[in-house]
Amino acid sequence: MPPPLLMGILNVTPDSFSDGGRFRGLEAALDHARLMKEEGADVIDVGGESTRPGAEAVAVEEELARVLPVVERLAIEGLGPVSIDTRKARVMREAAAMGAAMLNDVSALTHDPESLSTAARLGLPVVLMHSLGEPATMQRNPQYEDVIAEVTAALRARRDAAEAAGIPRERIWLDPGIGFGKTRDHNLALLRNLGALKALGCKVLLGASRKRFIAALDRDVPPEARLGGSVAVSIWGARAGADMLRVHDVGATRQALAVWGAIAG
Ligand code: HH2
Repeated sequence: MPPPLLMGILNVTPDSFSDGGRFRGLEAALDHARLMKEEGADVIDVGGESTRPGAEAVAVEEELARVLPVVERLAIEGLGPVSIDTRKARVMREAAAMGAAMLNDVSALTHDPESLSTAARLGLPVVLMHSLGEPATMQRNPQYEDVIAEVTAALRARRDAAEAAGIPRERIWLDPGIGFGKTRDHNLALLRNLGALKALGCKVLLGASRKRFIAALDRDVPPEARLGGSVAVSIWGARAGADMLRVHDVGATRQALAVWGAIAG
């Protein structure tokens, strides 16, 4: 089994949960992307709207102003492929025109009524992530009867909708949406059962880097002190067959995967 690809996170937002405000200036964002590429990132995921629990939605003009200059420069400087993390069809379109090569939608192409047809027309690979509700309210007491069955069924339905809209299965990535309307135990159950997602026949992306459930297992440490837990999830995800890992700490993740892979043979 080949090691998973690494998607390096580049948040150009003032309020992301772990790195909000750090990479807002264009040059700071480019420097961080360069570092992640050197460390072995296969894809750079640019996001201009925080979707952390409780985050406020961002107007489309503001989101475009944040992401387009970054996407453009990354593409020009050969720092891609670039993925655009957005829930809005217009941002998908304009980012693609600037050189984005992948779409990443935490609403699985449901937030914007135009996004399904836009994604089909653009012909790019697209990540469909599961979320229970909107970021503003999703962590208010999320409940499932059977989290594995429900997340799998929801993603199966979005995969089918994407295919019906003309997006071939080879271009569809599925993501369980760790932390998006899930308690610690929901997240752990989904990680334990990643195979159920793999069975849907699409590539699987896993994004658990620095997320809150890690702190829930270790003294409530802040996001920048969650590297150990993040790496542990990455190794677990690799073993379970994840095809790509969305991470903040590309170098440490790459190293851990290399050592684990060498031992596993
Ligand atoms: N998580 C976040 C954002 N986008 N996309 C996918 N496909 N999977 C994820 O798990 C995922 C995602 C949230 O993390 P982050 O970007 O670090 O923070 P914020 O949303 O606060 O910008």
